[in-house]
Amino acid sequence: MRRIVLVLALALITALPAVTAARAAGPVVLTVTGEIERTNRGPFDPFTDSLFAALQETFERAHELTLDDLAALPQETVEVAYPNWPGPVTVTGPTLASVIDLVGAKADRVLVQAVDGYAPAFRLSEVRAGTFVLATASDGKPLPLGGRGPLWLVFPAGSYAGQTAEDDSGLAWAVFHLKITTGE
Ligand SMILES: Nc1nc2c(c(=O)[nH]1)N[C@H]1C(S)=C(S)[C@@H](COP(=O)(O)O)O[C@H]1N2
Ligand SMILES: [Mo]
Repeated sequence: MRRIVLVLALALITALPAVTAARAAGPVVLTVTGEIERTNRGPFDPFTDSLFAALQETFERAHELTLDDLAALPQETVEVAYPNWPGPVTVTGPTLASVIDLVGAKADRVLVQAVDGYAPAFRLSEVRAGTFVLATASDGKPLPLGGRGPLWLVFPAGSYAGQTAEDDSGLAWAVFHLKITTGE
């Protein structure tokens, strides 16, 4: 009996790290920096954070998320069409607002930065009032790197003051970084 208990205890101890590691599996796809309340990593490192370094973005603390972390948030599916697109697209992912609320924004603007440095900014009041999806999939397919992935910011026309029906310029693809900032 004692031996069985010992074997069971050993099996549990060896299985536990695998179970706890499972949720964090996969690479970080999104890092949130700037004026935020909840962080889960320390300062910018010029060697390991090489894309941040190339884009001259640094930070003291940040909140990093894997695709699993993003999938754990409530998912929104929205069909969006712009006149210059081949057709309507149905995307799925957490809302930008839900990611911002997860980390706790302490300022009123969000910069949405892509791997090529493209970085449109939006007012949080407009992000919260509208449907801004941080899409992880399009028409049921996960978004690839080399395409619009890992994350594509998608929102319908008229989502912010002054956006025309044709203007899809703020729909950043290949997004990897959100920065919460103050001011214009
Ligand atoms: N990462 C990234 N996203 C981007 C851009 C860009 O240069 N880089 N261009 C924007 C602009 S100006 C437009 S008009 C739309 C449409 O470009 P597309 O046809 O390449 O989607 O994508 C937007 N998203
Ligand atoms: Mo554009």
